[in-house]
Amino acid sequence: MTAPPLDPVRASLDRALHALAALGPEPAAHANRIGAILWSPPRIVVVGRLKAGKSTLVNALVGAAVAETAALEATSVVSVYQDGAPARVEAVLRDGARRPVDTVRGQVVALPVPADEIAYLHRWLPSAAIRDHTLVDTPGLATLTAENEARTRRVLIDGFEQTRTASVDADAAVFLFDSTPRADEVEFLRQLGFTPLTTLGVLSRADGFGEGALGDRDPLDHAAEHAVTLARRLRGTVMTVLPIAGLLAETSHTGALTEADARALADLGALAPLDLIDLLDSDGTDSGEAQVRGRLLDLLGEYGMVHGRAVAARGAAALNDWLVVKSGVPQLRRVLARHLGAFAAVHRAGRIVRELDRLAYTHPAREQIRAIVGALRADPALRTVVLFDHLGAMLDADPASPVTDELRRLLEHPTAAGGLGLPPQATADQVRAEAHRKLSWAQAQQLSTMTAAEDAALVALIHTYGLLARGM
Ligand SMILES: Nc1nc2c(ncn2[C@@H]2O[C@H](COP(=O)(O)OP(=O)(O)OP(=O)(O)O)[C@@H](O)[C@H]2O)c(=O)[nH]1
Ligand SMILES: [Mg+2]
Repeated sequence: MTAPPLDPVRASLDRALHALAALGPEPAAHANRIGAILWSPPRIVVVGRLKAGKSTLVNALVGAAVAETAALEATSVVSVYQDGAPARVEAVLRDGARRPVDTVRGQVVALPVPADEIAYLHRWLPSAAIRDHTLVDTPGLATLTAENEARTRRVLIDGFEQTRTASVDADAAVFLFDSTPRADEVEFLRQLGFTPLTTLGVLSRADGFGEGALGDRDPLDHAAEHAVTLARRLRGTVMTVLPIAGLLAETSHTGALTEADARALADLGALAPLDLIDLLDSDGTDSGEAQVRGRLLDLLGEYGMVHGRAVAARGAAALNDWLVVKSGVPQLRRVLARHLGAFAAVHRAGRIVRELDRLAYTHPAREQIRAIVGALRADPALRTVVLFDHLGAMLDADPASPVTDELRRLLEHPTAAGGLGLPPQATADQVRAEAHRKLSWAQAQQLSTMTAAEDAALVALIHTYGLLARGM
């Protein structure tokens, strides 16, 4: 395996950890522990309502049908999917102890202890798709399954406070909903401590959206339009909302489709859509043909069957390509890599700074450690990490403050012009002038801050605007 490239943020954190290790054997042990966080890939947790399609999407992203979607007890525990060989599963118990778990083709057959005693299942499989970030599948949230919710909560929120060994420190979230999310789901997400920059909304089951496969409107187009509306409405919670047809994604990304499937689907091409659905509805499982259609329905859903027949005539590869495009996963992968993954890495870097902060308060060598953290916070390479940390604090303290908006814009836009709210074609002079204007604004704000978080955030903003005003 190749080591991840040493970006400037990691390089600075690595230097700080080396400085910590140089203070003696005991600080060196802390440096090693914190270093393990630095060098493991960020963790992205998939959360959402019961049966929203979380495990199906995880399978698509991992590229193998490993996450159980049938009603097995394994669907009621948190699973962490990490790139690694050999493929294996360990149950991490609530006291941190680990037990091997039996699997068949990657799926869990039976849990070694009752689900209640398990903090999470740690699962390794060799998959390039999860090399850059580890995926965490969670049991569905629903008032009816308070137990599931308690398990997710315990591992993601409470566990953090209790034994650190039995907790999953997630850095970003994919939040799934198949219609408009409920207020309690949004609240749950807020409690997980993610910011809109580390939360991606997914409108799942897009292939069945609205009137479904037989409606006048294409459900995928309809879902795409609804996703735009939801993104606007949920702006305080998610970075954006993407429509995803997880079933089409799972089938096309796990190699489930065969030439025989494509032929069988193409053979149904002559039926009118309504007649096809009637036929599927009336199918028992006795005849061979009905079984073939049943398999196609499991793989493609009604939408895939009705609309995939023409392309199926060109073979399994063409059908697979069509499913990939319709699934929405290519777009999801782009957002994961460029935005969510990037901010997950920023979140992770922030955690390391906070770990060092904590040491700086409690450790006997606190003076030296404080100097190390101080240098780190002032390091230009960590500017994004520091601003992101302030955004998190502001979202807790005063989400409606203009300071929160300023932080978010600076973080969301990689260019100086964009970060200041100027159009991309703004000249260097215009950028400097706007930075000056914002600098004065921030200094004026300082006279009437409402919270300690705002106080601290303004100091960081003034520093950033100062650099931009000097053309840096
Ligand atoms: N048509 C269609 N069916 C889907 C889609 N995604 C998931 N399903 C089906 O919905 C059912 C539940 O999907 P899961 O992926 O197990 O949902 P989950 O959110 O993991 O469920 P829990 O873990 O039990 O909360 C399965 O039968 C899937 O095949 C989709 O995009 N389209
Ligand atoms: Mg599931």
